[in-house]
Amino acid sequence: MRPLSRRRLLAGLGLAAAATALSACDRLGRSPAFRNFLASGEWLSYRVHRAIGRSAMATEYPESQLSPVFRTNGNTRPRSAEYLRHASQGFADWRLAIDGLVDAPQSLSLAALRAMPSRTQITRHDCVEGWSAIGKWTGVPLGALLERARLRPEARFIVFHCADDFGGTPYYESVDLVDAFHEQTILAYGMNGIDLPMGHGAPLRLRVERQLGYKHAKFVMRVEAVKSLAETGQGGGGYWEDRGDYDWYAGI
Ligand SMILES: Nc1nc2c(c(=O)[nH]1)N[C@H]1C(S)=C(S)[C@@H](COP(=O)(O)O)O[C@H]1N2
Ligand SMILES: [Mo]
Repeated sequence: MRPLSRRRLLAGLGLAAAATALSACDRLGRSPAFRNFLASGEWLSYRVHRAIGRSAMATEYPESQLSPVFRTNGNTRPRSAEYLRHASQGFADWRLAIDGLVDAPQSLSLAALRAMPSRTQITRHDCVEGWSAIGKWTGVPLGALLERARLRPEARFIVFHCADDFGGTPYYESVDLVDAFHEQTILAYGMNGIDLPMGHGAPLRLRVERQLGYKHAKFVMRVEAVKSLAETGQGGGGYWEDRGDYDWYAGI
């Protein structure tokens, strides 16, 4: 079954659970702006996931299950001169910015990221276009980075700004704090035991394992903490959300 149809089925089956969950208190859910922002079906699957365990772990696989070929998708080589200069220098002078609603903005080299506690996970990537692949990812838990930057209490979403663009518009994505602090949400600098290849998002890409492929921002340059998604792009929370009919919450 394709991920989206499986998710819609889950949303259907989850009606009873959702009804119970809807009575539960939740600050995000009480915000009319946020409710309007989500289409009703998407809202339902979001609530069902919260009710039946959004913090549950995505399946992790043994090495023997690694896909022999993990295809690339979307942009595979950002064309910005600055990015290409960094790439040609092995990203030695490249820095990840963490800013927005944080008390201690960060500017971190790849070496600094590699020096932080890391997590390695073998997971399945599901693209909305209908293909999947199992890969091994190594990186820094996003939660640890947000703690280091001292996320402010008013922050609600984390936005990822990327080095690549489509027709001049840089790719961007966002997650809420449940996913940002999920144990398997990492900014990965390694894939299948080697440095993250350019096609897969070098030097750093998001892995947000409970969601579909387009949420996994590649070529991440900047992590921004925001109160609302209204100021980002067209307000939909991501490049494809703003252009197509892709859901902001792409839980699987
Ligand atoms: N910056 C950026 N991130 C991106 C994309 C992109 O085009 N640009 N494509 C998305 C889509 S649709 C998928 S399926 C995955 C593909 O990741 P891969 O190239 O490692 O297979 O990256 C996602 N993240
Ligand atoms: Mo995708």
